Amino acid sequence: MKYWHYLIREKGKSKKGPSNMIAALFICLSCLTLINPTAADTLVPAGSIWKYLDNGSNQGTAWKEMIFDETGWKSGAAQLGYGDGDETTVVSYGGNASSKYITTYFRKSFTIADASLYQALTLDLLYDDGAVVYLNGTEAARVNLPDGTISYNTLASVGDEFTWYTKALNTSLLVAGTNVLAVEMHQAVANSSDLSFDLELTAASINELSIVGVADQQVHQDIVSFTVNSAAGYDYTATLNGSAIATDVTIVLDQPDFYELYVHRRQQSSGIEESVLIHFTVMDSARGSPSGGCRPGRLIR
Ligand SMILES: [Ca+2]
Ligand SMILES: [Ca+2]
Repeated sequence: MKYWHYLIREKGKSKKGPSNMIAALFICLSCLTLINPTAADTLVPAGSIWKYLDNGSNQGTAWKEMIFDETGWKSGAAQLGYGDGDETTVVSYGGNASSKYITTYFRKSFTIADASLYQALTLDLLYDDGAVVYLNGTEAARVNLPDGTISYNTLASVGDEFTWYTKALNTSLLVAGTNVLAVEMHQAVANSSDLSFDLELTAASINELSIVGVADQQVHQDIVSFTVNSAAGYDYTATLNGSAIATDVTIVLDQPDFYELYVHRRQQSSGIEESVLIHFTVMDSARGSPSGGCRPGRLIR
């Protein structure tokens, strides 16, 4: 990596001829693959292990609450279901294929350190045929099921086992510590051929890593100024072409060059780390640029 820094810096300064410029452009393009922006936490990834109850029983309402005795429930990784051949865990529909269990229940707990970290919460759900999702005992999403009270024998409308349903959830549903997702999956008909369930829950961090003035892959003419904004409760490390720079200070660049800005931060309370790598170019508009080549009429020796 240090060698790349050296090359980038030297090519940017020298601009001696086409071969150097092509080499510099190649290096710049190579660097773009290193971009690593991240600001979202996957609280529950798809393919997670869930507790499930596949005995056709009427679980009433207690099963969806945060505190519930899961004794007798089975455990298996998503996708859970039957009938399509794409299941990681095959669940039971009972002994009669023409009169399958209408409802199958799923539960999963996950832990977050600080619910106030998040400003957005996104549910992605694979469902066949219909589902109600509860987060910490509160209904968060209902798909392919009628309004009103849902019972264990309520039939869903037509299902779609291939399209993931996405919904933004209210972050106020999250609590610090243990959270519980509870999902009831309903069949549309008693002889439905298949059942499919998987779920992903992601949350976007509040106070996203903020860099004002530059973005990745930008080319600036003559001058650029930018600021790495810091947020309370985080420890920051910021470097420009390998040298440390301060946060919350406007950095002004007028030297034509390739630049690599790296910002890393670690939240003190949770230990969650984020980093972003930004490459940009400051070009001398009077002479051309390392990325754009030379201006017409300019004599290159
Ligand atoms: Ca089905
Ligand atoms: Ca399936």
